Amino acid sequence: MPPIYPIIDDSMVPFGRLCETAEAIIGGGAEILQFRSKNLTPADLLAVSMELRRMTEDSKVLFIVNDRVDIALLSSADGVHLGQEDLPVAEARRLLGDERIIGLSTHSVKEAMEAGGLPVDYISFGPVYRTATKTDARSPRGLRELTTVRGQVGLPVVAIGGIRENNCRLVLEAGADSVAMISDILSEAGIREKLARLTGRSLS
Ligand code: TZP
Ligand code: MG
Repeated sequence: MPPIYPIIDDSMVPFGRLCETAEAIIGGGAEILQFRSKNLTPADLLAVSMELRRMTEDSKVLFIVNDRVDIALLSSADGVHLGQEDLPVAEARRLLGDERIIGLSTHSVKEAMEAGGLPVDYISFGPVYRTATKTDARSPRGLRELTTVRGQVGLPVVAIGGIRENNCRLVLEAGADSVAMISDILSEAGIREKLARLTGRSLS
């Protein structure tokens, strides 16, 4: 799992700027990109996902669609990221086959350990810190619980929630294989430069 996992959330990026945002993230050296939309119509969601697939494919970046197995399949994404209330992962696996990536959100040691018995390729765990991005996010789990999850689960662990450029090293040191970030990447100009700093890529 790449150590930096950027997520484009359509609640933070105007519709007309989704692709240029992806271009900046890819240009900064991201190796994986998730598209998370809670607002678009299915038609727009598919159209944007297909365009993001085209952009990521050209750059050999993994493309993951949040929530929607149908959109992941139709856009030829590399995989899908599911929440606890989305399609059960066993059913998603039946639709997606063995080659595609399935990630599952977990919010407790119990959920993380249960995921260890499911056909998923990685789990996310969080929120690690307080976040305003997910309005229904649970209370922060903290680094100690992240370290416990790391010790209990064999799957790659993507930490999420309140992770920023200035605390991501701590989170990785606590045991995360990867850190997912939304607001810290999307909320300011200079997305390409931020990604380059995070990924260690030098810009030409
Ligand atoms: N799941 C748990 S916290 C979260 C999600 C989708 C939001 C993370 O956003 P940010 O802006 O990186 O805190
Ligand atoms: Mg979800």
